[in-house]
Amino acid sequence: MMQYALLGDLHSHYKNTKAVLKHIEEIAPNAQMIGLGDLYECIIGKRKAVALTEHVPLDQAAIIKKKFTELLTFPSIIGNQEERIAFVTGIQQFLNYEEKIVIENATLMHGHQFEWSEHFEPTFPSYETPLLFFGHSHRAAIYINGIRTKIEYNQPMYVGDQTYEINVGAVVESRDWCLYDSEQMTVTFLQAQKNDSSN
Ligand SMILES: [Mn+2]
Repeated sequence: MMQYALLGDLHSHYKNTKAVLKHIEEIAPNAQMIGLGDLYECIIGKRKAVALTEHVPLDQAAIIKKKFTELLTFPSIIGNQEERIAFVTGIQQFLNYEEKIVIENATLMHGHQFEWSEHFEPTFPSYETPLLFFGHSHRAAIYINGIRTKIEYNQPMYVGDQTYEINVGAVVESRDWCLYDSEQMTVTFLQAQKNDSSN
């Protein structure tokens, strides 16, 4: 059985990341974890970043705490936060992530590579697998025939060999993650509870 625990948009949030990792350990201890980008939070905004005339030290550019980075034991794709941190600091290490990862029947990308409407709805790029998992807008959802459809948590959803785009939601705001079982071909949206005491 091959399971993948997909989590994105951590934005350097230690407490929520720890809660999600604990939840993954409880629900799917053997799952392969993969990050969907925006692991870190860049504290320099887009406009300010392009106006900079010289590089900024890392501690002024991003929230990077040792105890948080120690949680990042899994591979990830790149998000816009990592790209901006690299851009403003000149530290190339933040570009050391793939732009996409392809796993069984599924492509993983961060949504900054898509076009977004003014209502923050994506236009998906072409991809070669039935499923596309992504993050970026912090809204867990499944797109069926391109239409954003509300999801239910904790309900394994059979995806078969259908084409769906799946937004796994955000760790930083709602402690979301997604369990993808490539043998059963199911996707389950999950959420670590807010009221546990891990910190
Ligand atoms: Mn993002």
